Amino acid sequence: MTFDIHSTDPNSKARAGVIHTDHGDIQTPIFMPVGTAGSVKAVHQRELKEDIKAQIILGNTYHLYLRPGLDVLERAGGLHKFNGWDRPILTDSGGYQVYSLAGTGRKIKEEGVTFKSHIDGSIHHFTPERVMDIQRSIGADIIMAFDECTPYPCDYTYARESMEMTHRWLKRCCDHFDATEPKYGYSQTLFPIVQGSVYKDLRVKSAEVIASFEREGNAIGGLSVGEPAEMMYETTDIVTDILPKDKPRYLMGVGTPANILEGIGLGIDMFDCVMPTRNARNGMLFTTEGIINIKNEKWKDDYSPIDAGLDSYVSNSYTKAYLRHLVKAEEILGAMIASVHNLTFYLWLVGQAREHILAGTFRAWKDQMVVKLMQRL
Ligand code: PRF
Repeated sequence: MTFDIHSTDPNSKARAGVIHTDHGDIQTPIFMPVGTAGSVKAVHQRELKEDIKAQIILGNTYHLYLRPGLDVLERAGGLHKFNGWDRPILTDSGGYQVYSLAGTGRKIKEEGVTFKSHIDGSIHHFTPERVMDIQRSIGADIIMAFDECTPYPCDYTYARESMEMTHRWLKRCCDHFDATEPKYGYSQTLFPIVQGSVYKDLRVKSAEVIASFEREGNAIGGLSVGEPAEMMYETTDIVTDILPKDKPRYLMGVGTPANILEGIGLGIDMFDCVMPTRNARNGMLFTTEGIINIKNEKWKDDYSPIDAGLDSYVSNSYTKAYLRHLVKAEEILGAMIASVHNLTFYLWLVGQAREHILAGTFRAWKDQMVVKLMQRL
């Protein structure tokens, strides 16, 4: 994997670049649709490519390991062959899923994490080494280090000890990753993850340690877990001042359209979030004019396109009134159209951000967009 920066914004830390992988190029800044179990919920791979123009999607180690399991994925020839997606894939390590399993008897120790399957209650054990092997078998282009994502709020001592363990786990991840080979003939790369909760000194320390590993890209975890948005921005700002400028930076699990634009301004290149797909299934649409609850009575007789400001297949084909009807009637097609729309909007948004960075006009554009995009219509 290599990364070229084409332009930097004069009035923020934003950059426009290209990540080159064996499955093709990724124009940054980029949003990565979440395909937890090998599918972006309610969205065809063909729609991901042709309507949404997704350049890379995410998979989850935890989910794919439990189901369909590594034997199936290996016999298929890896996740790309299995799900028919021939562009880049990034897999998250399970560090976040394990965090989400809090209260279900999971145990985090120096050696690794023991947890119960959400599917059948069976007991499993993840170690940094095992998680590298699993992601090698899934065949992701970009694989993530095994980390602990701390909750918010989190006391200082816990945050420090957890961060230090994440750093020791990173050493084990790197040693094991570097001692093993890709399984399917194309290269894979490992991104480490900065932790440290919302404590400035811990984030500085973590960013320095993570940078010292000199991997091909770096991620920021432990944010967007319930802290105020301002705290997330301040923490991101501290970390991007330290992480190397010439490598992609990935802010994990973020976020709203406004969060993404602010993140880009702070020097982030990659984002992922379940919000566009999860909220779509509840009838929440992101549009170029603001946020819509399509279930609202207000849209009952609105025969205008889903988003008149977005030139896309689903928006041009269906009206708000029709989509409202589908979502209210809990028709599967409602979830499908809303999901394709929201993802098309997210990819359009990062594409616009990229154009404005290249034109040197990102800052002023971003400042007016964040206000507009969070309006509720
Ligand atoms: N770690 C990992 N995945 C993540 C996170 C993290 O901290 C987050 C935090 N928002 C989302 N996804 N491994």
